[in-house]
Amino acid sequence: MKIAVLGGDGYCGWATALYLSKKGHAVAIVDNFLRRQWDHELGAQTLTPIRPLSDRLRIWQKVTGKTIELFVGDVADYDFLESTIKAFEPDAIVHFAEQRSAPYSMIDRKHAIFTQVNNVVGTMNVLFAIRELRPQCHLIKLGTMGEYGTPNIDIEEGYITIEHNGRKDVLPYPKQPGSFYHLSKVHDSHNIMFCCKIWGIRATDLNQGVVYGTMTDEVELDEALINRFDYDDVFGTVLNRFCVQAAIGQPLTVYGSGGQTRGFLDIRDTVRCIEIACENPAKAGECRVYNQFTEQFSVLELARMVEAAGKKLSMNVEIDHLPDPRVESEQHYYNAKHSKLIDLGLQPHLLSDSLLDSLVNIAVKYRDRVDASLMLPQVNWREPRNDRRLQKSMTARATLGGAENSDVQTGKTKR
Ligand code: NAD
Ligand code: USQ
Repeated sequence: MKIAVLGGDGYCGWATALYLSKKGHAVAIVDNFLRRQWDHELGAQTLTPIRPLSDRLRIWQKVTGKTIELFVGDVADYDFLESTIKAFEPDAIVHFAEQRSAPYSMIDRKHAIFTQVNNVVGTMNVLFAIRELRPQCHLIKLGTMGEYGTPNIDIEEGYITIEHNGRKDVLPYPKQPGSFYHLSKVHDSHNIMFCCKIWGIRATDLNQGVVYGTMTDEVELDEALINRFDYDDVFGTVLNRFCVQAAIGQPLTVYGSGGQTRGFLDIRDTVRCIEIACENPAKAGECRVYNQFTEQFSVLELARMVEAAGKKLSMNVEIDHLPDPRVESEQHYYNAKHSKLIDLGLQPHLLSDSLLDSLVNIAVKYRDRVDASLMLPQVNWREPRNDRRLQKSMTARATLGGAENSDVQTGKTKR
């Protein structure tokens, strides 16, 4: 198949592009490198030393003999997207190209609006491009488990049967997102569902849980192919952060009591789920929703697992409970269904002790690159724009002549 991976320079996108290319698909990456710019804006960098995309692609070709096409540009710019889709003619579009950090979207008004414009406009452009240029193309869109929030009933895969006043219907599952980022995903889901209905587009909305790990068979082929591993307070996800904190001997930053329960999956399962979705396309007019995670854990359970893994490696791991900077339930019921991808053939990599040891070991391997000042949370849901580090790093950039760039990063792009 011809598969366009939008956001293919990012964490999930890079692993997916290589995996699909290795499997023999013709792959194109579409990206505008915003993610690398956000690192500059925040004064953060990935734990692992990632190479420029052009180097990565050259080395991929050298190691495997396979070429991945590259289109550099903004998915939220329709002229660019239109010319890309015309040139590549994809059978499937895997859409990862969004601002994906909840804390980033909660920094202040500018970052909230940037997140929603980037994500919602980008997805609407993809929908219009499919309708106008490739009506049979299958859209595989990354949503998030966070669209559902944490209701006091079981979470279904996208839809729920409701009986009300003696009548019954199958309706979209209620959404209770917890950040402007998560809200952007809900808006996307509604737009996708609507376009499937009115234009007969085929779409799979993958409500993914929190992804952990960095190694896949493909990135392991050469150190220059290494994937990103974010651990900072804005883009770092919880298990990656705990592993890095253990590796540098800092207490694990559990927010609140740590009873927040989420779905999790290994990056190797992310890439396989995308392959499964590509191989089993939705029907014309169908908007499928799959919950893409393999296990659920509370934050405190994860911290205790990392503490135990650290002990085995003779590390002294402490757990701290910080005031929760987010507005979220710290204790709640959570039981989310996730059988549809397994029914289609997913064989999960579960979070075993050995896997956890290897995650901590990666953090140990690169610990000299860790900036310990990125551990404490600085974005607070209740008090937008109280982030001194962000202000400092942005001022520093402006002083260095990066003022226009810092506007580009936060949404004042030419749209
Ligand atoms: P990432 O930030 O590492 O990668 C996103 C990529 O998209 C980056 O390379 C960025 O430059 C690119 N991008 C963003 N906006 C763009 C635009 N307008 N035009 C072109 N390129 C653009 O994020 P990720 O962790 O790989 O996540 C990918 C997708 O999966 C996101 O949609 C995210 O919401 C979803 N997701 C991620 C996780 C996770 O734990 N990482 C969990 C659930 C869902
Ligand atoms: N948390 C801590 N300590 C930390 C970091 C996080 O206790 O140091 C807690 C958070 O308060 C939250 C949970 O861990 O309750 C998960 O936070 P996270 O930052 O790992 O994940 P989240 O903000 O939910 O976002 C990530 C990705 C996002 C994706 C989402 C899937 O960044 O793109 O959509 O996971 S889900 O959580 O299912 O919505």
